[in-house]
Parts: sequence; structure tokens; C-alpha cells
Amino acid sequence: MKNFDRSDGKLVIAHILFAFAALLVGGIAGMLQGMVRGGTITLPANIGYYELLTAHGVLMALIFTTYFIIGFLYSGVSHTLGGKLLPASKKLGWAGYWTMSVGTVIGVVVILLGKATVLYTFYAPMKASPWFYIALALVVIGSWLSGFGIFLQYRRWKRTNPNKLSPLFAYMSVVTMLLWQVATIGVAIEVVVQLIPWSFGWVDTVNVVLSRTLFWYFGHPLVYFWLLPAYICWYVVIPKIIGGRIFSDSLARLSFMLFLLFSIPVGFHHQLMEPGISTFWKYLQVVLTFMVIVPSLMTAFSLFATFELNGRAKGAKGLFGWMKVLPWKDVRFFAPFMGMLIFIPAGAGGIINASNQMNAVVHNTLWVTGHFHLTVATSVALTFFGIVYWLIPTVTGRILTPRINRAGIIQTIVWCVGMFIMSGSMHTVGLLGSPRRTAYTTYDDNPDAILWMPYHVAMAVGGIILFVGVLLIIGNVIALLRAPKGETQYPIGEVSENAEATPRFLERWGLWLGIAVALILFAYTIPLIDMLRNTVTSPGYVTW
Ligand code: HAS
Repeated sequence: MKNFDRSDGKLVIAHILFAFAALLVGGIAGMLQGMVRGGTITLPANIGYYELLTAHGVLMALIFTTYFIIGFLYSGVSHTLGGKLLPASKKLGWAGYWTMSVGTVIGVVVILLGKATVLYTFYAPMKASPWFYIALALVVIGSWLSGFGIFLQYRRWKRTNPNKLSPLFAYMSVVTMLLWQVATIGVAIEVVVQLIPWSFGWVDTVNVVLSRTLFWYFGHPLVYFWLLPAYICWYVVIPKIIGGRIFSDSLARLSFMLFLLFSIPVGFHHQLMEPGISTFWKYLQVVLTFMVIVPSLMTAFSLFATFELNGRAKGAKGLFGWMKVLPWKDVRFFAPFMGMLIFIPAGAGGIINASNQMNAVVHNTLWVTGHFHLTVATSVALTFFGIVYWLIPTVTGRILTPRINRAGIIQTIVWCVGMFIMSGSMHTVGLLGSPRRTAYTTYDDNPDAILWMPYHVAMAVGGIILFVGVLLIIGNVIALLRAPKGETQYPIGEVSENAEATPRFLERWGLWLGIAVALILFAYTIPLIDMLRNTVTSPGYVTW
């Protein structure tokens, strides 16, 4: 396959650089809020803790991820589906980029003006400026345009290659964007139908349970929208980097399809402690939550198989001999591998959260904050960091130098140490009852709250180390942009010669989308009707 067509590089780089700019600003907010919470600093009177928390959540969880993912998927789709973006796909990509960017700038300005301190989940009845919701709508619309560009490229490729199986990277990109399009319908309805009219004052009240349900209809698949691009790297790119092969193409495709089916009808597991939803529907969605664990277990199995087969082919012996032949000194492997390793305890934490009784112990505590810092901020973020070390050189026509590679290994270690301290403290103090989403307080020197303080200080220390990690990755991105010119291959793994042929039905989109929609209707129709009938409405509150 010929290497990356660099005329598409600008679109990819524009997304990646925007993502890292968001990471930098979000990282500053994150470090400051950690220090406030640990009691180490006091903010100037005109900056609020919750304002920083909102900026941090929006920039890290929504902006860094979405831009990075779209840039990464566009690169892979361009490379594997014809070697060049169609003019229409590229136009849609740029239109999406600018729409999202206008939305992001408006959103960040409104947050910094203190008019949208509603955190990244923007729970009603907290009421932000209408411009905040308009900004969110623009980000979603922009991401849809980019998604259409990816679908268009895929459709054209299928038409010109009617009997061929699509490349695995492209297939996975289509599933990821499909999941995103179906999931964002929920948040789009919430924002456009409920929050914008309410925040403009056109209606007096908002249906609170309904708005939160629509948010979590989107909010849970959102986490798989973050995870699946990391899985693309683990399934497709890592085998190439370690000099091995993809264990099974069909297993990889099936696991992605299972995400499409089971990642959406599960939002109630974020609302298990909320009134207004019957226990039966919560129970049903918990069962489906346990189904969505299956494709991750399949992924773990597949990765172990890839590593093991690679080790055996290189003469490794014994149960863990395969570990010795892995390229530990190559940051393109090391950073994503640390992400995989950490995903084992991170995923176990998710299974704890999903268990109804245990959710009662951890819900709304810092445990949950610890959980998502391990999942998205470590497993996913480290994988994204690992990707830039080959993606930027590939699309800009440069090479990864040994010096940048070394700096990347150091950055990965710094990130892991910072996260171990911060997320470890969050998990522990969460179990001791410390709530999430609060600024510094000792609750009138309550003995329980005093007990939490050393952990809060440790969180601040971890946060400062992580901020050093942010500076290091930004430095590495800049170094990559200035690296010596040269050719870097786009690393796409080949499937093991012993793998079974991939069944064609895995590419019957109508079938899979139909099952996904049926499951969504099954899990949500009756609860939504209940919510519309037994309306619990509230006026808006500005609590900050
Ligand atoms: Fe979660 C809350 C349940 C995965 C993110 N989650 C959150 C929130 C976020 C988030 C952001 O049921 C907070 C939202 C908020 O602000 O309120 N989560 C789960 C479950 C999973 C899960 C069951 N979460 C994720 C991922 C995220 C993420 C992934 C981001 C990317 N989560 C919950 C629940 C809540 C929740 C409840 C609500 C809590 C509450 O009460 O508020 C599962 O998908 C996890 C399955 C994962 C595995 C691990 C597989 C391991 C692999 C690695 C293999 C390693 C190798 C290397 C091969 C089963 C694939 C080995 C090498 C060696 C040397 C050994």
C-alpha cells in the first residue's frame, strides 16, 4: 500500500493541534482545581472553582477527545480507503472542523465569563447562558458533518470495490462514527428542544428527569466514542509496530459491532440513584451494561493472543516469554501498552460501578472521578499520545527521532506516576465517602472530612505531576512538527494467516443498525413515556 497522501495532512494536523491546545488549557484548569481542593492555593476572587471545573471537563472530555478522534479517523480513512480523501469528504471534514471550532470558542468564552458554570454534564436545573448550549449544538453539528465525510468516503470505496471486505481501520471508523451519530441524537434533542428555549426564557421550566435521561442516553456511548479509536490503535496499529499480526479480523469486527448494539441502551447506570425511573428499567439497563463488557473482554483476549503469537513466532518460551520480545523502548508501543495495562483495573472499576448495590456506595463520590481518570484520561489519553509519535511524522513527512522517542517514554512514565497518585487517592477517598464536584471544604471540621484531607493533598500532588506530563506532551508535539524531514509509514497491521475468513454479514449495516435501534427502543420507550407523563419540572437556577 502506498504511504499517506500528504495533501490530506492539513486537515488531520488541524484537528490534532486543536486537540492539544484544548489539552493545554484544560490541563491548567485541572491543576489549579486540584490545588484548590487540596487547600494549597486560593483562587483570585474573580475566578471560581466550579468555573475551572467546567472548563476542565469541557475541554478535556469533550473537545480534546472529539478533535483528536476525528483527525485520527480521517487519517486512517484517507489512507486505507483509496489513499486520498474525496473532495466532498474533505470539504465536509473542513466544514465540520470550522463549525466545531466556532462552537468551542463561543463555549469557552461563555464559561470564562462565568455564565455557564454547569460542569461538563450541564445538568438541569442549573441554567447556563443560552450561548453555552448554542455552542454545544455547534460542536455536535460540526462532528456530524465530519462523520458524513467518513461515511461518504466509505460508501464510494464500497461502490468501486463491490465484492471486497472493507479495510479493518475503515470499518472500525464507520462503526465509531455511527455510534456517535446515533448517540448524539439524545443530547441534540436535550439541547435544542429543552435547554435552548428554557435558557432564553421562552419557556419557564424544564423537565429535569427527561433532560438527564437524554444526556445519559448520549453520555454513556460517549465513553465508547473515546474508547473505540484507542481500540483501533490496539487492534490495527499495535500488531504492526510490534512486528506481529492481527489475531482475528472477524473477532475485531464483531467486538466493534457489539459496542454499537450495547453501548447506547445503558444510560440508566449513571442514574441508578436517581428517583423518577422505575427499578425494572434500571435493572434491564444494568443487564445490558454487563453485555457491553463482553466486547472489551474479547479485545483483551485478542490482544493477549496477538502478543502471544508474536512471541512464539520470535522463539519466546514459557507463560510470559512473549513479554520479553515486545519493543519496550519504542514509545509508539510503550504508551498505548501502558494504556492497555491500566485498562484492566480501570475496567474492573467500571464493573463495580455498574453493580447496583455497589453503585450506592460509590455514586457521586471521588471514586467515580478516579474511575474516569483511569479510563479516559489514562487508557485512552496514553493511547492517543502514543499515536501522535507516528501520526504527525506520517502526515507531515517527517521522522520520529531517538531523542523524541526517549522524551515520549519519559512523558509516559510521568503520566503514569501522576495518575497513580491522583487516581489512586480519588478511588480510596471516594470509598471513605468524599463527594465529587466540591471545592475545598472541611465541612465545619467534621472528623470524617478531616480524614480525607491527606488524600486531597495527594490528589493535588498527582495533578501537578500530570500537568508536567501535559507540558511534556505539548513539547513532544512541537518537536514532532519540527523533526527532520523523511518518510514514515502509516502502520497498518496484517491479519494472521491462520485466522478464519471474515463472514460478510458483519458488514450488513442495515441489520446491525436495525438491532441497535430495536434495543434502544426496547430500553427507552416506556421510561420516556413515563417521564413525559409524570412531568417533574423546575425553573432554572444559577447556583454560582
Ligand atoms: Fe465508566 C462512570 C461503568 C468503561 C468513562 N465512566 C463513568 C464516567 C466516565 C466514564 C467519564 O455502571 C463518569 C461520568 C460522570 O461524569 O458522571 N464504565 C463502566 C463499565 C465499563 C466502563 C461497566 N467508563 C468506561 C470507559 C470510559 C468510562 C472505557 C472512558 C473511556 N462508568 C460505569 C458506571 C458509571 C461510570 C456504572 C456511573 C458511576 C456513577 O454512579 O456515577 C466497561 O466498559 C469496562 C470494561 C473493561 C474491561 C477491561 C478490559 C481490558 C482490556 C485491556 C487488556 C490488556 C492487555 C495488556 C492485553 C472489562 C481490553 C495486558 C498486559 C499484561 C502484562 C497483563
